[in-house]
Amino acid sequence: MAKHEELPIPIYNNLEPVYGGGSSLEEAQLRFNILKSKFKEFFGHTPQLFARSPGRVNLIGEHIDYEGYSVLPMAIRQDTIIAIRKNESEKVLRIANVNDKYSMCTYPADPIQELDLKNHKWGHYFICGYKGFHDYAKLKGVNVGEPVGLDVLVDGTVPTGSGLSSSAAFVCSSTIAIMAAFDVNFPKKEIAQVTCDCERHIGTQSGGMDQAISVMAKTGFAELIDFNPIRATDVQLPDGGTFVIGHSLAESQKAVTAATNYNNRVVECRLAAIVLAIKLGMKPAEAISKVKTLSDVEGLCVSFAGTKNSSDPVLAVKEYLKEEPYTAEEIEAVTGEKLTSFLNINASYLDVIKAAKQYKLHQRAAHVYSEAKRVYGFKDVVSSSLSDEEKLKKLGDLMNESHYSCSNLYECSCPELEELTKISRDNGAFGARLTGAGWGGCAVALVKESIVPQFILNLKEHYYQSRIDKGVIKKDDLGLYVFASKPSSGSAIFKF
Ligand code: NG1
Ligand code: MG
Repeated sequence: MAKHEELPIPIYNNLEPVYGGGSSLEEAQLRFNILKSKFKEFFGHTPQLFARSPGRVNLIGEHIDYEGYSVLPMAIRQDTIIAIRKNESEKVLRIANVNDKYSMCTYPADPIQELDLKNHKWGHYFICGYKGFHDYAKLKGVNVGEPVGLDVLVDGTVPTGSGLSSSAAFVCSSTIAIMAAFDVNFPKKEIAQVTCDCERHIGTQSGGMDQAISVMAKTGFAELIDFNPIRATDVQLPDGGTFVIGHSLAESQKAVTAATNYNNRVVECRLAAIVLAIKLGMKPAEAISKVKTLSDVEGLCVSFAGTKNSSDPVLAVKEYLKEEPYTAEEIEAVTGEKLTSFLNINASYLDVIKAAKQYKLHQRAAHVYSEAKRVYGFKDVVSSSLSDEEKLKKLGDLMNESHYSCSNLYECSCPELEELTKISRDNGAFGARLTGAGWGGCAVALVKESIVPQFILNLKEHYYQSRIDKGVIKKDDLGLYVFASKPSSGSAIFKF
């Protein structure tokens, strides 16, 4: 049998395989009916098909996907559904949203258009998928004919700027809807790669975790995601524990703050990797041209083991990268080349250098290497012979350690996330951590299943009530901001 990731996106003619039984199936049916009738209102005809992709919560492995290390997320039920129809009579992409906060965006049906990043529009995420699909079809030698118009209606339930990957849910569902509209389907692992590459058109130099889990998730399982090549391994979580996701209500606008937050860390990791490689004996010119990520250097630590260096990358960081932040000049003294010259490969890197005053190479590398170990620790605990209760405790400890590392070494937390994770621990969570890029967005807590309702009530009392009083959110909307989640299914196409 072909491996899960080698299979194409499943096509269904009813909702049951994805939304399974009970009220959620009825709710989903209602949602699709509304989508259909709104599509007709907007465009005067019915959709050809629908594509769905979920958001995700990352359980452990933060800010290491772009360094080549495995991560461990699960898909959540919140998702994006795209209704689509080819419109041969017009060469325009018309992208509407069921939420009237987002007004209709139009773009020419031109797959090589460049996105105007200074003028961020919500429809840009669809265009990422549009460009990605055309590039990939070309690469695979699939003839999709002359560009035609597309009528598109979007319905997203993943809260935006929350670290739950509304962006990947949108980009993946868009790419898959476009593919299906052109009657093309590819293996899941290829789609995971295409969607990862094409979301970078937005400007964040992200890794591939969000797209991989959105496309490859399976109901009931978290997934260990490996990169180069992309692969997903099912992880069955212990019984008796539930993940509770809570929004800190601080919105993280990654597309806007990229140069000082997300992309800044990507650059710091790259510089840490190059400097470390040189200290481990690689020639500067070779390090600059060959070393892309911290995982590239891990092999060096091993091959130098037993001679002058250590095989543990965390120890290598301690030995070779100083704790005080580096200035650009200090790094250039090691590399023998200007940052502006060897980071010239990417416009977003140059934006980072312009904004950065110093580079915390030691801290960032220490986070990445230790976090990578915690991911395997998590996986090992899950598959160990410990009792479920003992497993849950150990997983909680790993989540707490991950949070402290994100907070202290990677500095991607914020006061609200500190408060929310502390309240979670104080109210009985086995562990709690920020999830996703951070600087706002959500926290995830591992909680004993039997206390989940009380735990959520406690969060409401100690975290959300004061914010309701201040009018930050409405009381009736609380369910959107704090909820328990089971692992949901990955991308699917619906035709009915
Ligand atoms: P969020 O901010 O949750 O979408 C981002 C990256 C991931 C990963 C995490 C941090 C994008 C699309 N995704 O996730 O690849 O690096 O941060 O672990 O930017
Ligand atoms: Mg995102």
